[in-house]
Amino acid sequence: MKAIRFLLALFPALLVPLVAEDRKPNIIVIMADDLGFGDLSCYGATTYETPHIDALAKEGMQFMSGYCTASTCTPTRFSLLTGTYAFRVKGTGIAPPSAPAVIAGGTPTIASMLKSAGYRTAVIGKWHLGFGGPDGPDWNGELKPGPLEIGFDYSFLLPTTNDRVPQVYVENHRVLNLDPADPLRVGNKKPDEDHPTGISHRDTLKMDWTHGHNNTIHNGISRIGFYTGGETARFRDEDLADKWVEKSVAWIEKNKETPFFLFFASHDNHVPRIPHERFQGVTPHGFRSDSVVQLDWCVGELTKTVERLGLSQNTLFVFCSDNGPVMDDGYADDALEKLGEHRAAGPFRGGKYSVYEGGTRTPFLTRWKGTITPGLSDEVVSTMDLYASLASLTGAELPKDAALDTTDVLGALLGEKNAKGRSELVQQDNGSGGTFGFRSGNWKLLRHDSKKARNVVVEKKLENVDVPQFQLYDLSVDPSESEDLFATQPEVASRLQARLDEIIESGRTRP
Ligand code: NG6
Ligand code: CA
Repeated sequence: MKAIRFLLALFPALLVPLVAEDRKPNIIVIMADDLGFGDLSCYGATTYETPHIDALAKEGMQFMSGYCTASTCTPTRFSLLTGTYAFRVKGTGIAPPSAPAVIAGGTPTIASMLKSAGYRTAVIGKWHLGFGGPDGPDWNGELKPGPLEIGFDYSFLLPTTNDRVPQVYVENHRVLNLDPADPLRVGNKKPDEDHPTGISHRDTLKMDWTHGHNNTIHNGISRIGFYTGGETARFRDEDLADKWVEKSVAWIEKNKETPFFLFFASHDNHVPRIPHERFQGVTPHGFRSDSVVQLDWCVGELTKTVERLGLSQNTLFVFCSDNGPVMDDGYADDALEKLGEHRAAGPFRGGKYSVYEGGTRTPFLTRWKGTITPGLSDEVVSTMDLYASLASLTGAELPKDAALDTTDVLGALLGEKNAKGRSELVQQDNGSGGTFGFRSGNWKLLRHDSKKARNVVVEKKLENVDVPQFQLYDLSVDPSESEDLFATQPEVASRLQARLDEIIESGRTRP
């Protein structure tokens, strides 16, 4: 350090490149919803194109063993933000419409870590991690604790998923455009006998439901949960993606001078899949893939904005998904009927809700022009590892007693030669307990204490099937988990069983 200062005193011109190099990169993490390994043209989809996401892949690192940590939304998002396996923490399963904050105020997160490193931080899009104290959100008052209490400077959100009530935006602590004279009343019971629902008014729906999702109707679609009021605050499903882009572009422009961290949490292609009219019908597979193309458009708008502001060389993009794909997730949108030859989970078995690879092995891309040399990687990386990896990138400290399972895989994320990813990774489903996937090297152990596996592809349909408590696969030769080696490889099996137990019982994997 002293020598550098001495040199600078002698040659002040040296200061310029040094400072420029010293500037921490902006970070944009784009998380897709329910996007499978095979849903992008850069990962093998052939019946439609995703050119903007493909460009990220072409100009950056494309991971073939990139994972989210759970096969549903809330636990993956919990782990991404906190750096801790969700199965360790109660209450991290799929959050209902009026869930309290899943991450308590003051908990160290990737956002608070980056904030401490000098970043401006924002989350825009789907939240699904609850608001408020134990009684849940006060929809007409202050929605806190929420993202602002765990390190985000700004938030503009869909509170849960769009199949759950209410259809309103939450900006920072408030429902946007809420008229106090018309308060929002949200609950899990019919507010009165005459309240129209997906059951009583089924013939009026613009998209029918197939299971659940038959409570309050908004925009011709019935949802999970009931609400009345808040008319001026309600959005149209068709406009969500445009809104995320509009708010993100504005926020990036406002914060372009400081390093910024944007968590762009798309709702595509979660149900109800209602893409904007201009994307309806652009693929042969109905609204499911139309929504993927809409997501691709969003990614293009973000990369173009960064380019226009001259920030491409100084911005790290990470693209990932929160869980694998699903066809019929409660609405009759023809996803299965129009699937054709498209394979949303690529070569993998299972999908959303499952601990087979299709549930968690998902698209994963990093791009940082001028720093990352484009390439393909087989290293195992996970969304939970962004915490430690970005700490390592920005020089921030990791908290001692939090972020318990995140691993620094920065070298692998940046495509550095010989850099290693994870040696092992636990995968979970929604976290009701007793269901785990465990990848160790190229071995994969599955544990289903209930002896039931949810959502496994059987002749294209997702079904629940009976399975033995343990299965073992060799992913290096059998990526689709079709030949169970549990009985023939007893030593490997018991080694992995013991290690999985140890990981669960030890309470943490980060040293
Ligand atoms: C399930 C919903 C499903 C979806 C999922 C959450 C029913 C019958 N099913 O309970 O439609 O909302 O939760 O998806 O209600 S996730 O991607 O946010 O985890
Ligand atoms: Ca999801």
